[in-house]
Amino acid sequence: MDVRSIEGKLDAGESRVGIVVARFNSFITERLAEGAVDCIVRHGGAPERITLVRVPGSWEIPIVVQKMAGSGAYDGIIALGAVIRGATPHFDYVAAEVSKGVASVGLQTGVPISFGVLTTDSIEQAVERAGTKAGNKGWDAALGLLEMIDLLSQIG
Ligand code: INI
Repeated sequence: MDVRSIEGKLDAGESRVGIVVARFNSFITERLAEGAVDCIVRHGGAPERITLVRVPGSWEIPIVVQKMAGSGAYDGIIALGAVIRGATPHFDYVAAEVSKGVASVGLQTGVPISFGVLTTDSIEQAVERAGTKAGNKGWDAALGLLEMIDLLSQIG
């Protein structure tokens, strides 16, 4: 049976992508940002169409994503950070708020936003996801974003 199937293409084309990256744990997050930029450029994106905004920590990501999404200047936005569990409950507050905040901006604005904020129990787990043995979650977040930008544009 033939059905009408829609899937996003992995082609950055003319897409204008915003990247919001937390400086907290920057030795991890800068690797995520490098991975995200590399993914977009390898999929045909132009570096001059990528805007990278740095914020103090993951807590500050949602308000900046919200402003960028509302500006109409971006086809999609990638949120990047590293929340690493420590001895205090700070981890739970920051991890919960950044994930809820970013999800809610995507639903409110209809602008695709991908979530590349690591939430790990240890620095080792974060390192593994920032360009070592578990890949680069910034790269993965960018790939998911490219697919969603194209998919949402097809749905209209
Ligand atoms: N910010 C992070 O991005 N990752 C963390 O692991 C983290 N911890 O654990 O404290 C963190 N805290 C800072 C927070 O994001 C804000 O920048 C800060 O609270 C000021 O508002």
